[in-house]
Amino acid sequence: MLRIRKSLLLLSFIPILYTIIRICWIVGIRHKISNSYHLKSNEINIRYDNIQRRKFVFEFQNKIKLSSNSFDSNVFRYKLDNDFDPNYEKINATILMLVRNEELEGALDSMRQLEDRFNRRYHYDWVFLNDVPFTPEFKEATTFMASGDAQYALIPPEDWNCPSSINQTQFEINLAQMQDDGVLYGNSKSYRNMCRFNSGYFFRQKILDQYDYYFRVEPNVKYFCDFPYDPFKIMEQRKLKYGWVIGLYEYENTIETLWDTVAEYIKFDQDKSITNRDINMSTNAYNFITDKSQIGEFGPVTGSNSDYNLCHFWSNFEIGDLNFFRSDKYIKFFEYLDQSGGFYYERWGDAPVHSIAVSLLLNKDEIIHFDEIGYAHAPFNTCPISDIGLLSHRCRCQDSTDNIAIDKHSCLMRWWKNGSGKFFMQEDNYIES
Ligand SMILES: Nc1nc2c(ncn2[C@@H]2O[C@H](COP(=O)(O)OP(=O)(O)OP(=O)(O)O)[C@@H](O)[C@H]2O)c(=O)[nH]1
Ligand SMILES: [Mg+2]
Repeated sequence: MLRIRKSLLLLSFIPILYTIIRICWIVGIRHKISNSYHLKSNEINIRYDNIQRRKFVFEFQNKIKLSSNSFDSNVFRYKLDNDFDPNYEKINATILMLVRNEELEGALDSMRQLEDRFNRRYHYDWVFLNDVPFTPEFKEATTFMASGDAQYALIPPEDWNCPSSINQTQFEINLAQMQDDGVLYGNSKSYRNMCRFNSGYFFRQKILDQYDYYFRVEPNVKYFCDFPYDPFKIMEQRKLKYGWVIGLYEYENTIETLWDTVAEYIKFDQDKSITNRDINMSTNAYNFITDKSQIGEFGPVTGSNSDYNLCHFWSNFEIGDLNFFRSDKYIKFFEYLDQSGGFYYERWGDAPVHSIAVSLLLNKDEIIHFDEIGYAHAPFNTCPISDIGLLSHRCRCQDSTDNIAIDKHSCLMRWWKNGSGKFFMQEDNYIES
């Protein structure tokens, strides 16, 4: 009897249990629903906010300040005119590619994109350089791809090959050692020729004498966005001497004594009387290449054994003033580095050499970070950060989350801090509308 009572009691709990489970289930679903509403409304909020911002930018241009490191407050207002204008006053400039015959396909890929995204509106010339003669196939295909003139030049062997001052026995020992150490291109002689040529000889090629500016292009790179302006024009109007898009840390094992040599040069220069110095420490970007402090979340990703923080502008994209590179002060700097043999005994890249040179020899305001140009050279990409930038420049970025610009590998934040700065749109008025 007692057992039956117990069972009845237990049975009477079943509806209560059922009700409890049901309540939990409903609350759970509600929670899920409300969570998803929350997410959705958040998303809508963000979108609405962006739409509002856009509205403001386009309709009430002078009432809002967008955070940007843009140098040109009109950039997002441009209505791109995609047609070639024969009356446009072009700058005396050329697009420049050092390239091998066997890289034709990659060269055409880069050309096609740069033409579509930029040059078809301007028809700037293309200059191709090579250490061996270009094949007729290479010339034919690239000539047809270029909207401007295409010109081809053979680099004289003395501007390309390893100089006689390099001790070949020592060179071979170092090549083998660097290969054993797993240094990227550690065993390559031609890579060293290329880096030294790009550091000290490209601007001396006769074919470039006729131009004031160059825009360096490599095979297999990508341009993700329409160029919102003619970068050559920006360079000339603002008297800029060097422009870049990606800045990152160099592998120290390729430049072990580079900074020691640079430091000697700085001392040599600063020992002269003020009027004879080439390096002006109060206006240059020395701090950009030496500051190792934490910036926001990030410190330098790689430790360095010298005062150099290893930051360099990635020279596979660069727009430069040829007259700066042709100047005595750049050539003296290059020759000083070159006589030490580091391009061969080590594997100094043209990127750190250009970067250190412009950071020392130029006024920091003569260097520009082009932040509206989407670009990729494996393994890094960069794209405009703002939604409006991506939309208005019709960007097709590889992966919007994979953007080195404000990643830990990037030196851009260091540039904002120590270079020509990060500022707000509308604080500048460089181009008249
Ligand atoms: N003519 C010629 N061009 C070269 C030679 N080596 C490299 N180049 C070009 O010099 C530029 C830089 O060479 P890359 O091999 O791209 O060097 P990198 O960008 O450091 O390395 P990657 O990661 O391989 O792209 C490219 O435009 C190459 O086409 C060479 O031996 N002869
Ligand atoms: Mg490359």
